[in-house]
Amino acid sequence: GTPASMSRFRGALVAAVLGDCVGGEFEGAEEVPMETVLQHLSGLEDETKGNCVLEYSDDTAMTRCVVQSLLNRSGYDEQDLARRFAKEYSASPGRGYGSGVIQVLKKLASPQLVDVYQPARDQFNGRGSFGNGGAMRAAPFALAFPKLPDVKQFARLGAMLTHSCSLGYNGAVLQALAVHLSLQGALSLPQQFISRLITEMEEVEGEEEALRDARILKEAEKPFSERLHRVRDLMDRNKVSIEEVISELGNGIAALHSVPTAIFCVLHCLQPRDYLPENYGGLERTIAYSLALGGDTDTIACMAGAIAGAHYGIEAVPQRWMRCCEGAEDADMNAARLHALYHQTSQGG
Ligand code: F2R
Ligand code: MG
Ligand code: MG
Repeated sequence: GTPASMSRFRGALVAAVLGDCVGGEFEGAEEVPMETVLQHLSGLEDETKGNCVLEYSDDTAMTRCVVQSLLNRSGYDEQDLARRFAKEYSASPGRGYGSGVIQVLKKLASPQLVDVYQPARDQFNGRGSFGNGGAMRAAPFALAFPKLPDVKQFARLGAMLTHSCSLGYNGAVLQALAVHLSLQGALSLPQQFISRLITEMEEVEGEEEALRDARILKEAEKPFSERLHRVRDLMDRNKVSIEEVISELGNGIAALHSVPTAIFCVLHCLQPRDYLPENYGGLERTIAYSLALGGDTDTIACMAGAIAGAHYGIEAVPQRWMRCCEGAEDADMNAARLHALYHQTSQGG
């Protein structure tokens, strides 16, 4: 498809919902045999099952808030977004939120709150959260802003409402950058795609707070850049086992252990794989492979889904899968509205 086409916008937002909904089944599982994943996915194809409904979790609930806020305010408005997060949590607290972020969402509901970023700064004894909750909802920033510096700035600020540790908000910056590049068609040249991400993240992680947080947490000097180098090494290899992917990149709830992993899933599934059905296209392969890693499956599949959906477009999304996933139709409609906002902004409107 052409860069930034409507199909890519729809693919990105819908496939993120699919990843969350189908991935929820295995979240937290240590081992998920591919056979079990394929059985779960073939259940979505079963016409006799009638109205199968896979509910979305916090990943989609918060993404919907970001989308609604960007659309209603025609851009980033921290007060509006904070209010939406708080309202959504209070209306539907059972969506499987992280145990720490719940405290932030309760504080954001207070009408006395002056600085909406303060509750996030208070988390984990003032260190802030490094969870992947900022990254899992970052895709809409890439779908609203055509310019790369805006994508970086607003993905970061949008994440900082709940995640003040740089290892949390820089995961959101990386995820938004990956969707932004994929939307431009950059995945047609996978080596250049990963090199570009490394260059961008080297700059992002050169900031003082990032260097300090990495030192405190005893991570590599530039942790996301270092993981992206590992992604590049793994994608250059002919064969790589699931165990190696987990040990090199992780499959956990920290942004550092899940955003580079999601990017790897997309890159690895650009080609057919002998352990995945021949009739699967690239988007189905990406989601199936993300689930087979186990761990934080809903979130890794949601993030990989957004990047892959921006590459393959809506035509690659299986209709039957979409029919089973709560919120997929809504995401499709909102994607069209974001497409209009993006092109309005790119014309200086
Ligand atoms: N929370 C889950 N899944 C597990 C429970 C599901 C639910 N109870 C159920 O059974 O249905 N999934 C969702 O959470 C992840 C996103 O989490 P988020 O928004 O980043 O939350 P939080 O609380 O900020 O961070 C998550 C955990 O990471 C650890 N952590 C973070 N920062 C830390 C720090 N500075 N020091 C120490 N630990 C830190 C804590 O354990 C946090 O609770 C997604 O997977 C989403 O799907
Ligand atoms: Mg979730
Ligand atoms: Mg999760």
